[in-house]
Amino acid sequence: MVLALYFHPLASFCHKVLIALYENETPFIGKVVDLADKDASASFLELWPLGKIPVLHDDDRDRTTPETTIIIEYLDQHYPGARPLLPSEEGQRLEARLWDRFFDLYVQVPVGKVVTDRLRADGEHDLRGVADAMSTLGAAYDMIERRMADRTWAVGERFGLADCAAAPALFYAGIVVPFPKTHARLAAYFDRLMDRASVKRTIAEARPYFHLFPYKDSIPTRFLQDEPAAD
Ligand SMILES: N[C@@H](CCC(=O)N[C@@H](CS)C(=O)NCC(=O)O)C(=O)O
Repeated sequence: MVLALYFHPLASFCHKVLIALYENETPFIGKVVDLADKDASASFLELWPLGKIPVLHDDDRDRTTPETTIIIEYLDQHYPGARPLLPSEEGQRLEARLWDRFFDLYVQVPVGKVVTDRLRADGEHDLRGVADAMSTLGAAYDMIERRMADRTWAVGERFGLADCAAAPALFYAGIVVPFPKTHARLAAYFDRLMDRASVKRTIAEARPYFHLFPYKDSIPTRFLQDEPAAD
């Protein structure tokens, strides 16, 4: 089996798939794509002309899979590990997909809008778009706060697909719009997510690239270095 993941260590959607891979210790070769470098990313664009990362290529099946949710379902089907990331029961599977979409579309996408707007040149800012994104993010925080009233993970009893989506989305969202003082259950869920070995590893690998993140000065100090090893 040779799985290749085209990704960037700082990119939040890539974190979602890295977490899934690390949860099951699935072997893969990482191919870093620098979308800012037109020449270097030309061969990647042949693979997936939309230019969105991550993308998974499976040599054994000669199959290229874009889109994080589909990649995780593909891994679950073809390279299952000790920790299935999708529930087997159909109703729960739908719920897993729903909350996966929720974290992608209503947390990750709006926070991406706010962050990328900061990188725009003067005169190119989209004030209305950013205000709408902030409003979506606020509504999403309130929904997560209600959702996490009586549960450990987003869906079912086990860490799964929706939690893979939630971890990076909330990591970046929490830097831009902190939630611990306003949303206690969301904050507790976030702490559980950040405690997963798969998530810690993903953040540690992103750390050398934090200086590229426009909100770098707001990253909580606990994420700036590895935890001291236990005695
Ligand atoms: N819906 C896609 C979103 C992927 C996505 O937007 N990736 C970002 C990186 S976090 C990207 O490629 N951005 C580059 C761009 O939009 O040009 C997925 O789930 O894979």
